[in-house]
Amino acid sequence: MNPSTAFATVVVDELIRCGVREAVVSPGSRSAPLALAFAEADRAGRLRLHVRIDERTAGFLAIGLIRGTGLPVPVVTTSGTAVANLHPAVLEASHSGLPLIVLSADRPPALRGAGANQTTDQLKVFGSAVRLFHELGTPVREIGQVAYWRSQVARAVANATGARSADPGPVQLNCPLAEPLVPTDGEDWPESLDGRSTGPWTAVHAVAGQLSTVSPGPKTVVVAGDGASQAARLAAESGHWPLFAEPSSRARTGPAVISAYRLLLQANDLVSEIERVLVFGHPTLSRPISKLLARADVEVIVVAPTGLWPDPARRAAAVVTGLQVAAPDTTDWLERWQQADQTARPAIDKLLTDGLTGPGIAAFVGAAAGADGMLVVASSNAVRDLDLAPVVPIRTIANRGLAGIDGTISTAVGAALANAGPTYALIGDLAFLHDSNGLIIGPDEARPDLRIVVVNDNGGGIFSTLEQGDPNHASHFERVFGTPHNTDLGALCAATGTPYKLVETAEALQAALASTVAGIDVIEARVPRSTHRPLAEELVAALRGV
Ligand SMILES: Cc1ncc(C[n+]2csc(CCOP(=O)(O)OP(=O)(O)O)c2C)c(N)n1
Repeated sequence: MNPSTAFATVVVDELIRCGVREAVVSPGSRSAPLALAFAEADRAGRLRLHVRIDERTAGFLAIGLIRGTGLPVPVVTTSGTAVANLHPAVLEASHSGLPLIVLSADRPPALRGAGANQTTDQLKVFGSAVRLFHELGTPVREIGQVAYWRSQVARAVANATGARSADPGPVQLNCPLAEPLVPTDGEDWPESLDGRSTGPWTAVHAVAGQLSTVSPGPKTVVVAGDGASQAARLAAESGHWPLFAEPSSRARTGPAVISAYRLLLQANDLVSEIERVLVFGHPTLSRPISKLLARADVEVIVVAPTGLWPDPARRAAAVVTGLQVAAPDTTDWLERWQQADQTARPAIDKLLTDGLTGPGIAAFVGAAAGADGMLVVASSNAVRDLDLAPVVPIRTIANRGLAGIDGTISTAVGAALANAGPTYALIGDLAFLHDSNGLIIGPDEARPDLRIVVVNDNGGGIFSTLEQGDPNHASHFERVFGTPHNTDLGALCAATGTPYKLVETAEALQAALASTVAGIDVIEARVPRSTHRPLAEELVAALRGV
């Protein structure tokens, strides 16, 4: 066996021993040994391989697979610009704490800096975004290589999952590979290539965190941002405190949830009574929450099991690993919030269903996915619209690490591949166009049951609700923020053979959503961009005094 083939065989075997079950490969010549080893492992039923021609898509597919399975996912690229195309996904993984394992093939050092084809400096190309960078030595026929390869893979996976650091995130293993890059006949390898009979080369055990106790007293609310988990719900319920849970918090369930929290924070006097906030996850969605967390008269306690913690307002008084509640709040604090929420709901729902609106579409899609379903939601208005919906599926996935509008289709495909039932995606038209390559899936690849609902307002709708959208700035708005594109989404779908339907009324949308999800299909719901700003204002106005 030649060194490159031996290396790739061992690396893939060790990744599987360390828990890898899904892998993504983009084609290339330098990466051939790894591609072949992954294909072989797929054929043997040891993992599932996904092949994508666009590395940016491949990276976000891996993000979706990680979000769907909770397991580390390797992605293999060839050398050169191919590696750089992973950068958006690496950044998202870094800021969301996702175990993305980049295996970047490279030329051996002797071919670098000398004008060899497709060769650049890809060492530490992702800068501080990765939890570990390691350049594996060019494989050589030598005793000791197997222990090196296996232990380094185990170390990379442990760094990616945060087993020791409690700070999960992406890692890069740069893999210089010399020719021959395909299996060849020849001498046997001088040592056994096998891994340990017990599993991984190094079994890395997690560091246990300690719980801190919080007592009742101050009027407390629980804010659950992206990835907060059920810990936020449990804290709110045991403390008898209101829970403001963003859609992708995985905590938006149970009696403490205040579904209209975002509007109530802007329109209800209860807000001024808040004295303490317990923050779980990564809140990013709303300015009212940011304002609350910046208030000098509010004590902010951040609950962050992992290394980094969110505190953009620089006001956190404490950061704790986990929380236990000493005793529940015995006042009517939670009931007053619940009452306000119940009174607000009909007013909100009436406005949402008045014609076809972004939040109305989100409400229909949330209901179609169901409370136990899976929904992938794009950045920009889609996730904020869902935040207003009465039903938000508990498995709502959003790339809130950096809130990019890139990679959303691929993330949805990855998450859907990890989901046994049908998956839904809610996405704006720019986000859809940004990642339309995500619809390019080869005939040999697994295809999920995924329904993508595109809210097409022919441009960047969110900007009309922000400062730029104020009529005072109208003269340049359409060109530099509105960015209409007039793209025919039906034709785009036809290019990849993706079933497509256009809906222009709420009834048509409901009918389209009622059909069985089988394979990937797209529903385009057209809405006017001009109604976003008035609707946002009407929603707040409707809740004043509630
Ligand atoms: C990769 C990336 N580029 C640019 C942005 C800035 N941005 C935020 S929202 C937005 C417009 C998104 O439009 P669309 O997906 O159609 O959703 P809508 O605002 O209409 O709901 C842009 C360009 C971003 N978040 N990510």
